[in-house]
Amino acid sequence: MKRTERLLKKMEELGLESLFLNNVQNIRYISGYTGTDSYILISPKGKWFITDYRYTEQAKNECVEFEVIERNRQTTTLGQCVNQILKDNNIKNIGFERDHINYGMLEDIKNDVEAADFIPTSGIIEELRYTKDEEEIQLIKKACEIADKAFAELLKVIKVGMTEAEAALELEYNMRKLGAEGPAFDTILISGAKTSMPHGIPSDKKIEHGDFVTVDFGAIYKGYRSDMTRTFIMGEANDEQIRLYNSVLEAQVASVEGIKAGLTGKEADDLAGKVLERDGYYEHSGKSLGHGIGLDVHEKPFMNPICQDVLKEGCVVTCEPGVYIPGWGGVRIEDTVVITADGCEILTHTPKELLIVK
Ligand SMILES: [Mn+2]
Repeated sequence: MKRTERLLKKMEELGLESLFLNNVQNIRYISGYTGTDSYILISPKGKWFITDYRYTEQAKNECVEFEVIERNRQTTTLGQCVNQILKDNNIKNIGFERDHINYGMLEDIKNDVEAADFIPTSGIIEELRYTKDEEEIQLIKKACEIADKAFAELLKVIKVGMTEAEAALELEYNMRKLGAEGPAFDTILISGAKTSMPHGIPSDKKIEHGDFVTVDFGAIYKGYRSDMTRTFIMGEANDEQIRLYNSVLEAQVASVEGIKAGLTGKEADDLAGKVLERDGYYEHSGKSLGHGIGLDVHEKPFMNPICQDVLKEGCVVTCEPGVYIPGWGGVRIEDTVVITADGCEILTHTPKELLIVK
C-alpha cells in the first residue's frame, strides 16, 4: 500500500478529516520531497503540497501524488493558504504535529483559520516509519558502507599530533568523496580523557600516544543515515584500557547476538547491561543500548532500561553500549543493524577487536 494510503487509513481511524505536516522528515517520507520550507495538508478530499517559488519546480517533479500550491510569502500567510483549502473542501477539523510545530506557527495558523477544530496528534507518521521497507534498508546499507570505507581511509592517515578537529574533517571529507550527502550528525571524534564525554566535540586538542580515540559518525545517503562508533588506542594500551574495552566489546557482541524481533527495548538493553553490570561498569554506562535510525538519526524504537517499544522485523536500530568514567575516559562500540525474525543483520562491518594504531 502507498504511504499516503496508509496515512489516510490511520487518519480515518483517528477521526481526522485533515492533517497538517510541517516536520521535514515526515514530509519527505509521505511525499518524496527532498527540500525544506514546505508543508503538507492531506485529507481524503485532496493532497496539497504548500511551497513557494524557490521549490515549486522541484516539488512538481518529486511529489507526484500531490497538488502543488505555490504560495506568495509576501502576500499570503501560511494560515490564509490553509484556510482557503479547508473552506474550499468543507473540511471541519485539522490535525497538527504537536511534537514538531512551534507555538508561533500554530498560533498564526489558528488566527487565520475560520471554521475548523485543531487536533493535536503525535507520532502518526513516525509509526509508519517504525519499520523500514526493502528500499529504505538498501539506502541505509549504502550509508553504512560509505561510513565503513571512510573510516578505513581515516585509519591510514590518523597519527599522534593530529588534532581531533583535523581527523574529524578528514573523515567527513572521505564520506563526501564516497558519495555521502553529508555527515549523518555532527561527527564525534574525541581523544584521551575527553572520551568520557559521550557527545564530546572535536577540538584543537592533539591526539596523544596512549589515548583512547572514540569516533562516532555516520553518512547520509539519499536522506537515510548510518551510525557507527569505534574506539581505538593510539600507540600503546594500558591494562585498565584493555579491561574496559573488552568488557564493552563483550556487551556489544552480546547485544547484536541476542537482539531480535519481539524483544522490548528494556529486554534488548539488558543484553548488554548485564555484561557491564557483571564487570562493575554499569554505574558508569550510558544505560541506553541504542535507538532507531532512518531519515532521522534518533527515532523509534528506543532501547533502555524503561523502554517498552517492541522491536519488529524491519526496524533499523543501533547497538551502542558505552562506559564513561569522568576525568579518565570511555569506550563506546556501535553498529547499525536491521532486526530480523530471529536475530539481526549487522550493516556496519568495520572490525571491533581492540585496534592499536601505531
Ligand atoms: Mn547512535
